[in-house]
Amino acid sequence: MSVVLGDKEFFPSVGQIKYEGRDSDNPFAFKWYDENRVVAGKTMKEWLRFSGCYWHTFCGQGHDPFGPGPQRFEWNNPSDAKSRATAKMDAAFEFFTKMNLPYYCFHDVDLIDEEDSSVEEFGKKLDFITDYAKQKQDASGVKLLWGTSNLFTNPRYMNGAGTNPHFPTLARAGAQLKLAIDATIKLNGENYVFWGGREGYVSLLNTNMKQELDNLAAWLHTAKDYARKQGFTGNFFIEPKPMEPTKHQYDFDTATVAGFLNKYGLQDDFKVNIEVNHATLANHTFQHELQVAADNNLLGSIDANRGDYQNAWDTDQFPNNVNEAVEAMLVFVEAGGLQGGGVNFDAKTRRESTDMEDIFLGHIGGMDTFARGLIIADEILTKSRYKELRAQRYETFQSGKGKDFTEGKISLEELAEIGAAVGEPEQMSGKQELFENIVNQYI
Ligand code: XLS
Ligand code: NI
Ligand code: NI
Repeated sequence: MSVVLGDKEFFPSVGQIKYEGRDSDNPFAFKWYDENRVVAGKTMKEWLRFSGCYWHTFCGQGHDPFGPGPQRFEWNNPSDAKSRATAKMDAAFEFFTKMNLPYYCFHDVDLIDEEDSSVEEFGKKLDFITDYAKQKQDASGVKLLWGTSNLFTNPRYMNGAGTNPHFPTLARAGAQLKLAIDATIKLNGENYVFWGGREGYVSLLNTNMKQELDNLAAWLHTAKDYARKQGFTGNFFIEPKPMEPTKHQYDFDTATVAGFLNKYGLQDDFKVNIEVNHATLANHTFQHELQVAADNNLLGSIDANRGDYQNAWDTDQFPNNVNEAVEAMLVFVEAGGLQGGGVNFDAKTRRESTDMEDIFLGHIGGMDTFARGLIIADEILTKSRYKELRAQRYETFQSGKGKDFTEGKISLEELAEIGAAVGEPEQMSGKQELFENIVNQYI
């Protein structure tokens, strides 16, 4: 990939980031992510399909509930919306190509300021900026991993979009949804994401949950039918999150989403986009969410970040915990990777990280963490006794009556007879410490 600049270079102090290996002291080099290195039959680039996100990296300036963001972005200087949007896109593609990121993602409103546009005006703005994005994609080879619609920031969506109790508001959201799907298809987006923004409730006293969930299903069916009619063959992803902004989000976690998709006949078109920090907010591990998704044939994509052990909100920090990355990549590799998606950095530098180069450092660290996790997970799976030890715990289900049981061929009467004959079964250690030590050994 070669660096693609616009009229101006926004990050002149940083060149293209290359792999230099773990002995390099260059902070602007990958220590582990070597895109052409083959691990378990595929290159790292093919396994991980890294993606940069527009919202945290080029829009959010570090604001928090106590004050505006201190991060200063030169691409915000132009006074008209179109020039700001093209400057931001120049900066974004400079960044993607300097980072060697094969993909990017956006919300419709990240691309160009919505201001108080009508549906028609916003459609025209999106036409303008997606024409420009097309040129940038062609010039760089960077592709659109997924597009989505921001149906949660504008105050009109305070009660939700697809689950809004007021049909005219739901329809207004539908108009924006259609524009975002059109923009994604125009840019050959490989997937389309639904993160449930304000699809949830704050108080059940004023909420008809069944009506809202029936509407959510109808909303998703409508979107899918429209996109398919336009020739879109990619996946739709639901991104689970248990809370924030609403007290209770309907797409709580992967298991909840799996039940919902099956109930409403959406399971063939929709998969999940699992975000690390959303998993931890649901009191799960990232690894747990990946496993539930993999076992239900739903493992579509990943929003990479991390939470904070002491805070209970979506801090969206860059991933840096190797032990957790290894545990997650064990599931990822055994599942054969992602179905259609990639590893998107839904992560932001800290409010106090105000140098322009800091966003490079965040992504380098995150990419290296995943790369390192991938290498180590593959070694554990191929060199250690990990799989064998895990299989041993279930050995008694591999043949005889145990196998018959799994296959549903044993009645409770027969089970009781076997159980009575067994007497007091022998004690089987779970050996968790041994498994943990194996992980450590390979790190
Ligand atoms: C918010 C979500 C959001 C989605 C895209 O918590 O992670 O950023 O990824 O709408
Ligand atoms: Ni996300
Ligand atoms: Ni999030």
